[in-house]
Amino acid sequence: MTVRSLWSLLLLLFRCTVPLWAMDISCINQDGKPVDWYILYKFPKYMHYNASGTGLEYMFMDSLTPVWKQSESFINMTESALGQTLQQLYQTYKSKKNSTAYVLYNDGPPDKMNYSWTHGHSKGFLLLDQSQGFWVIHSIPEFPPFPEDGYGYPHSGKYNGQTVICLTFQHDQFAEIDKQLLCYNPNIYNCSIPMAFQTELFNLQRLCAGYKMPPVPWKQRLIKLQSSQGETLFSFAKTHRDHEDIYAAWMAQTLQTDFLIESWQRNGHRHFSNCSLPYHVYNIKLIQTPWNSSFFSYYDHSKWCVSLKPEDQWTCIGDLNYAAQQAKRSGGFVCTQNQHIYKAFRSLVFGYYYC
Ligand SMILES: *[C@@H]1O[C@H](CO)[C@@H](O)[C@H](O)[C@H]1NC(C)=O
Ligand SMILES: *[C@@H]1O[C@H](CO)[C@@H](O)[C@H](O)[C@H]1NC(C)=O
Ligand SMILES: *[C@@H]1O[C@H](CO)[C@@H](O)[C@H](O)[C@H]1NC(C)=O
Ligand SMILES: *[C@@H]1O[C@H](CO)[C@@H](O)[C@H](O)[C@H]1NC(C)=O
Ligand SMILES: *[C@@H]1O[C@H](CO)[C@@H](O)[C@H](O)[C@H]1NC(C)=O
Ligand SMILES: *[C@@H]1O[C@H](CO)[C@@H](O)[C@H](O)[C@H]1NC(C)=O
Ligand SMILES: *[C@H]1O[C@@H](CO)[C@H](O)[C@@H](O)[C@@H]1NC(C)=O
Repeated sequence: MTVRSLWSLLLLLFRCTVPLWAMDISCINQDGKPVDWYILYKFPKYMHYNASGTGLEYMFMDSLTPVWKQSESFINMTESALGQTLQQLYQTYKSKKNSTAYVLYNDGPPDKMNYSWTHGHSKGFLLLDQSQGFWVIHSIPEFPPFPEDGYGYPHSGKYNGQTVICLTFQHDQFAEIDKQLLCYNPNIYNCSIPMAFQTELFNLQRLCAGYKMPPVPWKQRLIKLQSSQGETLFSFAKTHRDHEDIYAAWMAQTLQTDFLIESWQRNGHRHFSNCSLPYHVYNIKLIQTPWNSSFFSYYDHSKWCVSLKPEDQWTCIGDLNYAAQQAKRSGGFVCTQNQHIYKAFRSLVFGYYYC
């Protein structure tokens, strides 16, 4: 047997036994399967008809099963979709691989670090290598933990409802995500961006290193992204120089649709439903789950909106609340016209406030 054929044999053997960690980086669902996307909606601790929740239950949908299913695992478990997805990041951290990049950002970072008022009102993380990666956008304070601490779920994230969206992208999309995040000006609390990523993660690499950045050349930036399996997404990113409300002034008018909005409105200055512009926005009042339990938006820290009319089909999930003091904050949303996602979110709306 020649060296060459021995080598081919070895390669073949290796291919047949590719371990889990050697798979492409992607969102991982509840069953440990790689998926194009998933959405997780954690319930508030107190709900009608189900007074005694733990604040850790959630419903889940993904690109393989695009309808709400109640999860069997709690959100604080490593078996949860979030736990399994983050496992890839923790492995990268341990192996100190220089072929993988990651960024964790949150205006309310973990470990009692101070809340940031100067950075974007945005929470998320991303992980990628030279072929593929994921971007997670969520509403959970003090999450996720630092990689050295492993997976966990913060006490502060239990009480209220929270949303999480995970999107798998091929490598080429991250150069655009990098520019969107530059607009967000995220509070990065942990990151590793090896030299190999200096072109595509040009801005994030500088933010990660703590450089003072020159002014962002855009006030707002809207781009089209494509997930690894071809799902089209619109990414809205605004900087702090844009002082308009992102829902009413920008997203509704740009997508030409009336929106029903679910967002955290507790910290004063809440906006009312607004019908002064051509496309209207309405505050949701009550959410009802497919299992007939319900909760008031008052207990929901999620940030999403959905088209009022079925023919428009838009769903957006993101960072900012529909509240006056948030108009000056940077951050963004991703929007899709996926019919399953639309149906799942629209069916949750049980009552809203008219203008
Ligand atoms: C509501 O309570 C029932 C019965 O205790 C339980 O099976 C179900 O999982 C709960 N649903 C939610 C959304 O917490
Ligand atoms: C998750 O939270 C539940 C309820 O507080 C607790 O009993 C359980 O030990 C936690 N699990 C983990 C892995 O932290
Ligand atoms: C990345 O790691 C490999 C193997 O550990 C090493 O040979 C290579 O020089 C490193 N590349 C960079 C850019 O640091
Ligand atoms: C947080 O803020 C307080 C008061 O502004 C300050 O004393 C403290 O040093 C800050 N902590 C950190 C970790 O930055
Ligand atoms: C409705 O929203 C627009 C855009 O943010 C704003 O200019 C206008 O003042 C709002 N109208 C009311 C009645 O709040
Ligand atoms: C929810 O309520 C509706 C109307 O009362 C009923 O038809 C349906 O079976 C209930 N669903 C569940 C899961 O209990
Ligand atoms: C998280 O980032 C890694 C890689 O940059 C560092 O090695 C860690 O020290 C850092 N952790 C904390 C707690 O800052």
